Amino acid sequence: MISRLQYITQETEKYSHAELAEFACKGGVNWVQLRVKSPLSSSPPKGERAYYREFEKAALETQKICKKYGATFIINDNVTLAKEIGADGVHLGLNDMNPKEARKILGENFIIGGTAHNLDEAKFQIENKVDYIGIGPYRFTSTKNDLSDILGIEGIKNIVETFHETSLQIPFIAIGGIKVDDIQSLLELGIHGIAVSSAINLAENKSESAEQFVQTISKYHKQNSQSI
Ligand code: TZP
Ligand code: MG
Repeated sequence: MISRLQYITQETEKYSHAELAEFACKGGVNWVQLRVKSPLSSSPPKGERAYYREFEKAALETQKICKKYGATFIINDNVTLAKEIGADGVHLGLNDMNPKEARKILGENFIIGGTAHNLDEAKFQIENKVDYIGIGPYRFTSTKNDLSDILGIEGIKNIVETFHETSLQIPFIAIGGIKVDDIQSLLELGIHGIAVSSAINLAENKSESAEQFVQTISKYHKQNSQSI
């Protein structure tokens, strides 16, 4: 089952990936994506092997937290590491391994998610049999470098509506600068859910922020199922 709220870690000066994952899980998050990107500016440059070891350490710590809270544990980019430690899945961008190749390595039991910034990329991901598509960026965010063109509500609507008219169905997860106040208008587009990083990582009270996301999404679905 693909969660409607996907929390994405980002190491900060104060907290590790695992510590942030724990704040999120305490707030009710049940899906964590470990995203290890550029090292903190205070860290010395690292070789490939040292980077892999650092990624592995963060992955094992974060996986432990996910097991403690029963949350799904997804690793960004790194298919080898996901297989090695037995994560629940991977999230692959367009410059990462092809999802079909990842499927051959990981097998049918792993979740494979892909990124799309436009219609063609969404079709590519569906053809390559991903389990869900992260679609964005919805809004500007400093969490990701080299951000693609901002889609806004209209851009996401356009992609989602095009797919609603075809037989190609897939859970879409909106991403990029999403705040609690955006939930209603995004879910109204008929997307499956949202992915959030900084709105939780940088909040004064991280678990409380996570809880607000969880509750707002659940309230939206309760209201919607009642009105059908
Ligand atoms: N891909 C597009 S935007 C983004 C990623 C990984 C980061 C989303 O993080 P935030 O902090 O919720 O904007
Ligand atoms: Mg990637």
